[in-house]
Amino acid sequence: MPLPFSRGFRGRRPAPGTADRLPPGQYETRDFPELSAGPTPRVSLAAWTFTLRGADGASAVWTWAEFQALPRDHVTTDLHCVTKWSKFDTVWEGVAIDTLLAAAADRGVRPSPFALAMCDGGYTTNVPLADLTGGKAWVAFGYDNAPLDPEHGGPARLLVPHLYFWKSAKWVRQLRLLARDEAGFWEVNGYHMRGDPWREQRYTGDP
Ligand SMILES: Nc1nc2c(c(=O)[nH]1)N[C@H]1C(S)=C(S)[C@@H](COP(=O)(O)O)O[C@H]1N2
Ligand SMILES: [Mo]
Repeated sequence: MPLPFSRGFRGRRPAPGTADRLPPGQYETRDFPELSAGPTPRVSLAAWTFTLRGADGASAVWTWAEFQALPRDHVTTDLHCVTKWSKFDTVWEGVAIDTLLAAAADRGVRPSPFALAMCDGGYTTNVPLADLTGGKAWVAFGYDNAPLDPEHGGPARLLVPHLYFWKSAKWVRQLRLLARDEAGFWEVNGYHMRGDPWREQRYTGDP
C-alpha cells in the first residue's frame, strides 16, 4: 500500500465537531491525496464502455453516451483511506449501482452475492454486493462539480465511501458479479475482504 501524502502541518487531532466522523486510527486531511499502484491509464470516451456482468456471463454494456443518459445522483460523503487519511464532505456525481442493476435486469443480469471491479491498468477489488446496493455505491464521473480528473480515476471510478477507499476502484470498466468472493489486487496482498473503516477491517484476519 503506498504511503499517504500528508502535506503541511495538519496534526492528527480531529477538528472540533468532527471526531465522531473519524473512524478509529484515522486523521483528517484537507488535501486529496493521489494513490495509484501504477501509471494513470488513458482511455478515450469514444472507446470507453462500462460492463455489468452476471455470474452466468449475461452482460449489460453501456457506451459513454448511454451511461451519461442514465439517472444520476449527487453525493456528498466522507472518504477513509486505509493509509489513515480521511477527507470530509467530498462532492461527487455518478450513477448508483442500484440504477445499473435495475437497467441490467432487462438484459438478463441477475444479482449475485459478490462483485469484483475490474479496471483499465489491471487493478481489481472485491466488494460484497450488499455493500454496493441500497444507495451506498456509485460509478462516479464527477468530482467537485467538474469531470473527474484522470489521476483520481477519470473518466469514471467506483465510489464505495462507507468502505476503505481502496475499494473505490479508479478507471473502473467492469463490475463482475460472482457467486463466491474472489480477492482483488490488495486483498490478495493481505488486505481485508470487506474493509469497513468503523470496524477497522484493514488486514486479512482483522475481525
Ligand atoms: N485502479 C485503481 N484504483 C484504485 C487504486 C489503484 O491503485 N488503482 N488505489 C486505491 C487506493 S489504495 C486508494 S486509497 C484510492 C485512492 O484514490 P485517489 O487517488 O483518488 O485518492 O484509490 C483506490 N483505487
Ligand atoms: Mo488506499
